[in-house]
Amino acid sequence: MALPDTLLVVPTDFKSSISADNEWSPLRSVIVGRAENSCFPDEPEHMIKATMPEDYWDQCKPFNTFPSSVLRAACQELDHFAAILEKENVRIYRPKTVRWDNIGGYSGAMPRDGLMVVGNTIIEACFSWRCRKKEIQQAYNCILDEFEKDPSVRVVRAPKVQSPDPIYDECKHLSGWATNNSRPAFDAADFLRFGKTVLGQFSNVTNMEGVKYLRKVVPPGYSVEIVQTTDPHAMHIDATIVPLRKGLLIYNPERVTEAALRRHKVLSEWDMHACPVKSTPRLSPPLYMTSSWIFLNILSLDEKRVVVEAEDIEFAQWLQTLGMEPIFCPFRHVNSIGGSFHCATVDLIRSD
Ligand code: DAV
Repeated sequence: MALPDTLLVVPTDFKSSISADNEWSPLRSVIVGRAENSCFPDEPEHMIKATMPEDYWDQCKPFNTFPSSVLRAACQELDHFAAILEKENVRIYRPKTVRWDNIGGYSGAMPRDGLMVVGNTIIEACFSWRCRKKEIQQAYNCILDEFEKDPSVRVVRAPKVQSPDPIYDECKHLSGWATNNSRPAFDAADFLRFGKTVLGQFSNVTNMEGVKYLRKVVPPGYSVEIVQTTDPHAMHIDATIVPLRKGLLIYNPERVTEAALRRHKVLSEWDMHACPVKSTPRLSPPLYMTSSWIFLNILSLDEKRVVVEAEDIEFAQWLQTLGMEPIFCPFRHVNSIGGSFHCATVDLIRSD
């Protein structure tokens, strides 16, 4: 029996449990990842060489966990980070603990790569990495299942990939990236939200079909534009472009130019600063999976406060000169396994 129309009207004070379309409005609700049992990625050699630091290529093999001391400390850092956010009245969701070391897989610590919130819609990435195919299902379904019960939320699950997955077929790598264009592939961390415009990049894990797919599934009124970045090892844009508040961003001068950013109408009036702080190699704990630009991967609590790694003092001081207030949090062991504050979270509600 059809419901009378009056029962279908959403009250004006109704707050959806998902609503975010930028990177800086006050954070109200967030997912924070988990590092337990995380393993080095197991991907074909050409993908590892395209995206991972050379010193650790030989560690990238099946079921090879990161050192237990690193994982123990990373778990503590994530718990502490979640506690900092909770104290700021942010609602926290955590995923399930998964035995990646038994079932195969990478980690539950980096949900930004696998989930993207645009407006009231939560979009599951079409991972190109084979070791990440089941990551969202295994660790994050407990959260997504709850959101699916909320009629104000749209959950877009990743399309099923045919077997065998054609994404790595050598003969099709015409683009120069480590994946071909045979099916949609994208990591959510190759995109950033600037209101109704989502800016992203092509990378070793994000292809043209992936961008076309994303354009179809974002809510009506949103568009997806591609920024011209210059890093041949590109995988994720969140240590390349960092919006701090509406109208102010910083960028990584080794990967993108101000001219390329200005081509996008949404940024034409923005104040932009090349990051003057240099990345310095870090050996202890090692950066097994990222470049040393990982310090740029911060999380905004609002248009003033940003969470910064506890030892990145020079960077934090520069952010202060731009009017920001850094909140320090130790995160070097999470950095070690592949990401920082932006990578380890998915903002669910940002609202004034
Ligand atoms: O090496 O710049 C940072 C972001 C990882 N999700 C890098 C990657």
